[in-house]
Amino acid sequence: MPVFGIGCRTLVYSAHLKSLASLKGSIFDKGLHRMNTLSTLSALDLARRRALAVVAAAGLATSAGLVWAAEKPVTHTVVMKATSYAPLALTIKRGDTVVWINEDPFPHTVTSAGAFDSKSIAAGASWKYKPRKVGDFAYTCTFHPNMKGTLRVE
Ligand SMILES: [Cu+2]
Repeated sequence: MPVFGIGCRTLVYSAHLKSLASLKGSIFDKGLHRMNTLSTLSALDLARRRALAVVAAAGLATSAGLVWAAEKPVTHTVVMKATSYAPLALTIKRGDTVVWINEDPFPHTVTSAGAFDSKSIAAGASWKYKPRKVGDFAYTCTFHPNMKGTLRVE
């Protein structure tokens, strides 16, 4: 509660000054009273500015949320058909998922040496992969070396 904190400290301070002032005379007291009013106003002003800063921060958080929402992870599909990957080359964002679907009546693999390997994907089955590293990954089917595809992770 910053408003109360500042308000109370200002009041205690001015009460102290006022008791001093009552000893010294009314002109000084009036001057202090004006100062007191001013300092209370500036405390309120500060509190209001802080409140505005909180609202502004909330606004920033909201726009950050919108940016985040715009870059939500996507699931991409690569179809394996007629002993070929379609699309042959795919570019995704890190955090996205790729699903390879085998529409051929025989098994295939999605194999990138040192990076990922689906092992055998049966006819009609699929394999899902979510890359953790950015880069270009050439991959192939270990059963059909002529099948070649590329996955770019940005
Ligand atoms: Cu194959």
